[in-house]
Amino acid sequence: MSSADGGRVRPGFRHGGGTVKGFVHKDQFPRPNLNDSLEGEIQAFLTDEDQLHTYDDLTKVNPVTPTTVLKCLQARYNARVFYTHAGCTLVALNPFQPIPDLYSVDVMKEYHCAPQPQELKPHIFIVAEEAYRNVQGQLEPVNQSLVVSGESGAGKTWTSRCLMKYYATVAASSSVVKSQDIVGRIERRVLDSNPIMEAFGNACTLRNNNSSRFGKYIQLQLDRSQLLVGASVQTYLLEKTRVACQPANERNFHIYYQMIKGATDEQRKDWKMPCGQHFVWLPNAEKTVEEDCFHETVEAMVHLGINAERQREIFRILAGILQLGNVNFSPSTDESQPYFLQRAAELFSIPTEELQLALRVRTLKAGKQSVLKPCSQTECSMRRDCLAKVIYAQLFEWLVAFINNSICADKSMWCNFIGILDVYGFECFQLNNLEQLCINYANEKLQQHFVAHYLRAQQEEYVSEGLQWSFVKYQDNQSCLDLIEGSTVSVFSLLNEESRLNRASDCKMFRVRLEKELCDNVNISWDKFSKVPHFTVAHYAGKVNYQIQGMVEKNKDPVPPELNSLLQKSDNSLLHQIFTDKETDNMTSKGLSKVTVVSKFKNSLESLMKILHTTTPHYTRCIKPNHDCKPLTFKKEEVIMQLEACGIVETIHISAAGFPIRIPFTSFLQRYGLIAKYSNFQSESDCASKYTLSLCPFMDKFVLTLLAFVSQLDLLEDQRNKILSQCAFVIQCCWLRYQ
Ligand code: AD9
Ligand code: MG
Repeated sequence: MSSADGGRVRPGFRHGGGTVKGFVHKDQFPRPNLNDSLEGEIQAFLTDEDQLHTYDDLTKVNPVTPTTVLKCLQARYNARVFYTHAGCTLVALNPFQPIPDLYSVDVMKEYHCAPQPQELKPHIFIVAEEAYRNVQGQLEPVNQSLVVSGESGAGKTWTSRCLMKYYATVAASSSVVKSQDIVGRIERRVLDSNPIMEAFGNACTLRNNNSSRFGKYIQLQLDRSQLLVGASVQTYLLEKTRVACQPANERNFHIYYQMIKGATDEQRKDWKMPCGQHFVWLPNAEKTVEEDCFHETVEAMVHLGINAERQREIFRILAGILQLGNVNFSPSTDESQPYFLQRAAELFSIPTEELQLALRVRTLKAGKQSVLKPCSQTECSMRRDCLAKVIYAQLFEWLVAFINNSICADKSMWCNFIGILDVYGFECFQLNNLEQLCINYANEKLQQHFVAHYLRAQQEEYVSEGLQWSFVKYQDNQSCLDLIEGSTVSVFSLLNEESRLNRASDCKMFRVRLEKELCDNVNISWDKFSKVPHFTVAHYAGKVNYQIQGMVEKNKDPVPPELNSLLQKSDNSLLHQIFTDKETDNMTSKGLSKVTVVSKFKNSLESLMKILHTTTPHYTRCIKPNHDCKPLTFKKEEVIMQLEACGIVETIHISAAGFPIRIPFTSFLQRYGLIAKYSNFQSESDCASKYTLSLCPFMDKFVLTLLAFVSQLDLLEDQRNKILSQCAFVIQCCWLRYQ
């Protein structure tokens, strides 16, 4: 334990997630006295500055203010300590450089085997182990969710990978089935899903060299013996526009650069990707990032069972998309066109003329008759981009389905799961699009889950337990969520309506209606004089400007029907399969999906929230210490904004003033049962009830709920120590007499 803890032994403590039953809570640390002069307190606090890095839990900081919390985290960061408890959450600071031995198998084992992992240094493995032990349940098994949040580049994906490696190690069945080939082992396959999904779904952005462009919830399936027997992955809205349009100074998905850099001569020939060939959709190819590792992706594909023939089909499809990017529809470049178009058609295994026709000519339906109408240059480019996006998105979906097939255990084999949530982090560029609106909306949803589950529910629980409680105010982002997704008038409802009406001036109308129908909403504003029409949303993590141009079209996400039917004719069996399987019922005759992008996304997030609500959540807040991703650099102004945005100070107040530490009933009895024996209590439960506010019947056992007063546990500790020292005295006397 840290020195700030006074060296006290903590009996079976757990940092709880709010409403887990079966634990008692305890606060044994100095609580901020918010009534006193803040200045004076900070002064008092600052005198302890040398010791700041030893505060393992921010609830111990006194007083808890944004400044003191920041100083403590900074001191710890400077001392190369990257994890700190903040009551029910864990704060993870990104070191932006590998820290030797911090995540080794030995360290995993240390946390896994510790009788009380909470007594070890704060680490992501404490959260992992707590969830792992909770799954067994004190009273009944409970599914767990590890919710990792933070802005782009804060370390969510890294953390998720660490968590997966932890479970693949401590819950591995390998000790039982030693002879089994490592490649075939389920834990290996579960881990191998990461490099594949990251290669196809991550990209180098201005914020992060390995930015996730999709959301992911992976459920690790455990059997009755707590062994990892399988997993399933649910993904959320891939940012597919990136394949055909990369923001300035950003890159396409990693897989393309991996192919360019890692292919053999033979593969290059097969994929029609000669050395030195320029690809429009492959900007910043000279920039090398750690993730440019083709070999690792291919190896993972092999482990998961994607055979050589399938791989060839995948890479030829990807290469075909790159060729499409070089097709130019301007009349002056007509010469080069057949060349790239022909290569694309060959790689997609479709006739060149048919591809050309599908891109250049639109089929209009007039009653039972079809009329062919040549497309304008802009329309042709849009059809080309659309083709690339739909192929890439379908391929990604197919991969996820394949991975699930390969790693998902039969329902009869597993009984519980631990879910790990890693979504794209909050993003704010100078101007933002529908993609950012969706990303930031997902982050709002997660923040709301935390607000509802912890900040609100925890305080309501205290009140319902009859505790005197002065409500800690917190920033509730519900009003921002209502603005975005509300069912009456909201950004999404207006966007959907404009998308359905499908009128020529949809963007203009969308803008007019936003300004008119949401003018009273404090979470949205406009700069009427701006050259680029946009609206500004006040998110929990800051204000973001969203460009209106193109938003309705992106939401409609139309796929010309000619393109769909063309791809169904492909001789590439994978391409043929993914477009034949693709649901076409949802399409209107104009190629418009009846389900818009935002409504689909909203539905999928709602299903996710439903799952999260059935599990016990554990929150990890990843913090990005500097926006330049520089190793071991702590920028106070940047960190404080993130701390404020996620409500860390309120969390600490509620946890510190509340009961962030819970003791399982059995541990309680183990430790204090002797008091009942040596005192005047009739039973252990009697002893417990004297010291607690309430005992409530749950199943056939008694469950301690809240400790009435903080001092009660100290009393118990004192009594226990007294008894132990009396026993020691008796033993010593006996020993002396014996001698
Ligand atoms: V985004 O929302 O997907 O754009 P993430 O996922 O939050 O973002 P990521 O996990 O990709 O960020 O972390 C960014 C980079 O920080 C990684 O590529 C690592 O280089 C670095 N990182 C993050 N956490 C650690 C760590 N614990 N130790 C060392 C780290 N490096
Ligand atoms: Mg990520």
